[in-house]
Amino acid sequence: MMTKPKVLVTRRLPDAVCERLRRDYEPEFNVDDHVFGADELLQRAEGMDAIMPCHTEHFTESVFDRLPASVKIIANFSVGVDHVNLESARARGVVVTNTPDVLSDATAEIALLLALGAARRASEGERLVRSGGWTDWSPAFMVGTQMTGKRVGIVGMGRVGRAAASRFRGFDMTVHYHNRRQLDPVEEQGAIFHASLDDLLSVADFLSLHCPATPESKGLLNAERIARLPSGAVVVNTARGALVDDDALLDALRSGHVAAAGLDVFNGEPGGDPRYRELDNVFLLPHIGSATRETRDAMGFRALDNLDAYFAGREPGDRVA
Ligand code: 8YV
Repeated sequence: MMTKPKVLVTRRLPDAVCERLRRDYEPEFNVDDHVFGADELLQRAEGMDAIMPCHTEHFTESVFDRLPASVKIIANFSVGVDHVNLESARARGVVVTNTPDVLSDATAEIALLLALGAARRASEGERLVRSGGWTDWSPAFMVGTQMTGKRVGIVGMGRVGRAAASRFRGFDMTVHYHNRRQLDPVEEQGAIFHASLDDLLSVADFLSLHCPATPESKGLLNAERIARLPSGAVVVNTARGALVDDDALLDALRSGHVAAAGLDVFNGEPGGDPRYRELDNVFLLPHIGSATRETRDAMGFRALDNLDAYFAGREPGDRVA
């Protein structure tokens, strides 16, 4: 019998995914689901043919320098690959894959939740009721920003951006977008293309970030760009914290130039910048964009499809390096 490839699975994955792993591979699981630091990751990677990590494991240049030669593929359980130094992977001939498509709907749902939650002051209201502090009502009470009929600016009209756009349309919003390339009319579905990000910002009553974190996009939403947003705009981030300059967003939230922000991703996860916790006009979630049963299973299966292809001598469908 042929030996099965050894796979290091860095975090706890859904049962159905683990079953398939046990059937087709020799998996090594992280029983108590803690985050592997670089040293533990490298030590556990010894003798492994593949690693199936989440965005919580960082494959920096120095990790690649010490990565055991047995590891031939990193099949991520994530669409984002900013935790993996792709140049180092290419230089060492390590194949890297991700899990696109399968999490777009779940993440788009969270973008809408954040937009509504931030605009309609959901966190603040929930805290008030829960704390017993809801003792009065008036027409001037908890007044928020209406989504219906507004303009939403999507930064990054990829799979998640398009899934979010179709849901924002359900609120009769006009969709504007900035993307590296203009989409074809079918993909656009009437969305209005802005070749320049600055132009998009000036019309975005709601701004929703959907582009990957790269060295170029780091701090994309800085003070200068935030100043271009219409006064009272709502900012939503389900992509990566690195896209936002926190000092700038916090200033704008304090001044009210940005009326509210809905954030699922942060610089410095887990935890995020503690200064957000002091503000009422934010709706904060702990990086749960893709956290549905359906999507977690689908992400695992997609990562396994990539491993299956690689070990069958085929090109993995979602190869990014
Ligand atoms: C995941 C994500 O929960 O896929 C991504 O890039 O940020 C989330 O969907 C996480 O990355 C799992 O590794």
